[in-house]
Amino acid sequence: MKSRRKFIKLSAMGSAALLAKSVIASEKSDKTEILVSPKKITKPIVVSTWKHGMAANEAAWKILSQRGSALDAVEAGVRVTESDPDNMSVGLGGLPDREGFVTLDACIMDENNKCGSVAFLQDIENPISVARKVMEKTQHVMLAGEGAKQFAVEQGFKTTNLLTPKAKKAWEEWKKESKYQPVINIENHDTIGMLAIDERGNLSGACTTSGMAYKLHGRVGDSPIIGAGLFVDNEVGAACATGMGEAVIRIAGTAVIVELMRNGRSPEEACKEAVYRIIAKHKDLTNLQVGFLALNKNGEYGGFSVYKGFNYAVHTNAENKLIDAKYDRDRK
Ligand code: SD4
Repeated sequence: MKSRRKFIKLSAMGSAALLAKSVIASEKSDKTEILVSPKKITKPIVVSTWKHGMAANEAAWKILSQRGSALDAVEAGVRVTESDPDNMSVGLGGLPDREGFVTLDACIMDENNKCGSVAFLQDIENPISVARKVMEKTQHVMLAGEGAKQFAVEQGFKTTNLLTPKAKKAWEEWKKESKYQPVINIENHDTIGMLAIDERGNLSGACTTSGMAYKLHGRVGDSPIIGAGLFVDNEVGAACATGMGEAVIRIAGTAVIVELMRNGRSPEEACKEAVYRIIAKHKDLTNLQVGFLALNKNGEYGGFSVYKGFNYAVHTNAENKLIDAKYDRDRK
């Protein structure tokens, strides 16, 4: 019997405006398969935060260009940044907390809303791959601390000292003054968030960081929190965040952005609205940098930040390029 086809029912008119042109759903048993017209969508595509996203995108592109999955692509992409000892806020070489411990947060999410996450993980170079194992091998979404490390070791991950001599030196310098207030600016918060659409039109995302430099021991930011540092909805789009995680968590940043896109906002408009929500909810915006990056189901992308300085890398069939995000002009 032929499967019954119908236009997907969207919760709001705006969503219909965004998607009706290109998205048709076919009901097969209880599953909804999204079919996207190849003419209307830019794919494959991968976008990621900051300049280090350029190299990460290249690794992701190797997979996407060979018809690999968005999930494999985002994992492989951000692993490049995690393993780069010169990057001082993701994985190996990340700046430690104020006690000198490098503690990592990461999460990953696929086109079926499956997700996995690790928080406050130590001594493991590629937390994103541990997050993927949490997603695939457990009933859970998030593992933290010692338990996350124990799970990683059980899964065959090697332990390694992530505090490089360069990061240790920077921490020792910082200790001389030990300013309790962590300074948030583009030098010390370079989380990588990555979003991709593969050849089949499926979306996935990944986010990984060593978090705010010199944070309190035990602090966990937005990056491993689904709906804060990362959110993916294969019917609509995906978003990731960088910057002061506390502010992102307070507004459920990426979940909000995906809902705004569902209601018809472009990726840039959705990121902008989330940034203005952060601005409205925080009296003191000193050093409060947040950057959002979003990608919709059609392969359109956009970013926005509180202050000038946030940029993101975009790899399409045409090129891999770095784009300066728009920002709140009142704050430059
Ligand atoms: C955090 N959002 O731990 C992360 C830090 C970050 O770019 O994004 N740095 O709050």
